[in-house]
Amino acid sequence: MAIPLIEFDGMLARLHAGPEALSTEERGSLDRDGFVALGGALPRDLVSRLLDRLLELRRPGAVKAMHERERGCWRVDGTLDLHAEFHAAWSNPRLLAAVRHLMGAPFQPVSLNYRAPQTGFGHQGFHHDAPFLGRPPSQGYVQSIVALVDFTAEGGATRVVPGSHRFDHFPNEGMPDVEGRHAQELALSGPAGTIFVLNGNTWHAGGMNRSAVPRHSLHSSWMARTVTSEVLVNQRQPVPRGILQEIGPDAAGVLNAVSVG
Ligand SMILES: O=C(O)CCC(=O)C(=O)O
Repeated sequence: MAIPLIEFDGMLARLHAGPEALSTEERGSLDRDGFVALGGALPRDLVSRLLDRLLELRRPGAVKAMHERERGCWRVDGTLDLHAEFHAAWSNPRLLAAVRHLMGAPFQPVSLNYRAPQTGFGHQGFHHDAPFLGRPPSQGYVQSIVALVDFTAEGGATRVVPGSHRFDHFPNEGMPDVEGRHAQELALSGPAGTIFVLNGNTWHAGGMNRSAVPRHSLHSSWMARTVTSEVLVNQRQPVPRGILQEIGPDAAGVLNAVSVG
């Protein structure tokens, strides 16, 4: 649904997600590096409740199936219909302000997925997330990762290449082997509750989890309202009417989901 920017910004302002929700340094980091770490975005008690709800999905007969499409990684595609508490992971004011800063236009979440690499797994090759939007740097896609445990290099924190959001080529065109190390890569580390926000063009990769515990995380991805990519549109999920009422009209307005139930 088309929405004028001024109306969209009004919803963000009522959600306390105006530009002032970020510091000058945080906005600078998004522009310069192509990512930012928003420390303390989610309180610890919420993080542990979300983790409990996700771990319940490992029980037989759980409402939603966990899968291991990626070897050694527990994954759930789509958590927005599970409980209103999950919505706090995408409607966080500082996260919304960061997505607004990158998009410069009205947007909506694509999905909120769970990814938890187990010990000895999680390594990915470098990629950027929106090849289907055309040659980089393309517009209209943002990725964010909510740390549900402390993110450390040893624990498999996401690796990023600072400044790569400005590159005019894909990782496989710029690296001899995307599975290898990049000379400039660094690990996105931060305590549980940190939200990392990445420009959709930023080269990144999951790190190998060498710690003894799973690296639990939620990924929220974002698309500009003008983007028509079927790859993204098909990932959007309906949300139960009761949850939309619980999160309130402004969050529901940003979510822009079809209601069910
Ligand atoms: O979880 C991570 O560290 C990154 C995951 C990722 O980029 C992906 O699955 O495409």
